[in-house]
Amino acid sequence: MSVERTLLIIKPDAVKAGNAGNILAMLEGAGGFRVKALRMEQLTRESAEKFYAVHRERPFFGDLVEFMTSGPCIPMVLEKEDAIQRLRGFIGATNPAEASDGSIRALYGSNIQNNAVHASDSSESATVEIPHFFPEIAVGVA
Ligand code: 3AN
Repeated sequence: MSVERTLLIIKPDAVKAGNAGNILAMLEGAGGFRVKALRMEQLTRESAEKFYAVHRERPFFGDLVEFMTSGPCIPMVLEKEDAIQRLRGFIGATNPAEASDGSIRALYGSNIQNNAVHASDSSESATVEIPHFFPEIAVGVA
């Protein structure tokens, strides 16, 4: 196991609902993740379509892009031992109804689309997703 970096986004639903502070406190507190970079921004359509390009053929792609551009979101780079898999566990399943008790999506997600947060699902994804938002931050830990 090694120290890794991964990308998390607090999505527009959670920002709008005023849950960003609670989510960040969970990530830093119980989660033990260190924040290496963070900012608030409203995604352009172009940026959202590029970020979710792997889902381009899925029926929900248009709605997903609408949702992700509907208000500001908060992308951040998090660091920890085995961060990628641990963060996936900490946020819970994609569908909040199936997310484990106490996970971020169980607490703050509303449905499979408006599910409060995104987190990279593999080191391959993190390697693409971190530079999408933070080209100035190294993907690996020196
Ligand atoms: P995860 O975010 O858990 O990696 P993915 O990569 O399968 O899940 O999906 C990316 C995003 O697409 C999800 N966070 C969710 O917002 C949306 N999504 C996934 N599946 C559906 C679905 N069946 N209907 C609507 N939106 C979906």
